[in-house]
Amino acid sequence: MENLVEDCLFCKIIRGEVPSYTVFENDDVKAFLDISQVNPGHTLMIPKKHIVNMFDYTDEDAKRYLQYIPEIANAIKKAFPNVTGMNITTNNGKSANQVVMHSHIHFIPRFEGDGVQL
Ligand code: DGP
Repeated sequence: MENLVEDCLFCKIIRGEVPSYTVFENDDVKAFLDISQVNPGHTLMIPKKHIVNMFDYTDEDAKRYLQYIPEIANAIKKAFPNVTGMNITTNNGKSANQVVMHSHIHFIPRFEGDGVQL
């Protein structure tokens, strides 16, 4: 854990000060269920370093933190056998609907005919 920020919600989740349902965790990242489930299994992955969004990623950050995307996507898919697709997205900046200013990637499982409009 590097550079965590006192009043950042997701830094608090990393420190265990705000409860979350963990899906995946290692020294680099934590993945947990989104409080507003767009679909069952909707997960957020965050780096264990306070980075506001991808505009601030160094090349090293990108290699270090983004390498886990396929593993997490497949873990969610395995947990929900009916998953037929997945939206993997990130909102960068207020105008792109970023609300929590600690970088996070959304994993939104998709099910045949779920009717979700993103
Ligand atoms: P974004 O708009 O990309 O910044 O999405 C922020 C997401 O964070 C949103 O989908 C809801 C989620 N979220 C906000 N507060 C909490 C929380 O306290 N716990 C969890 N698990 N998720 C949260």
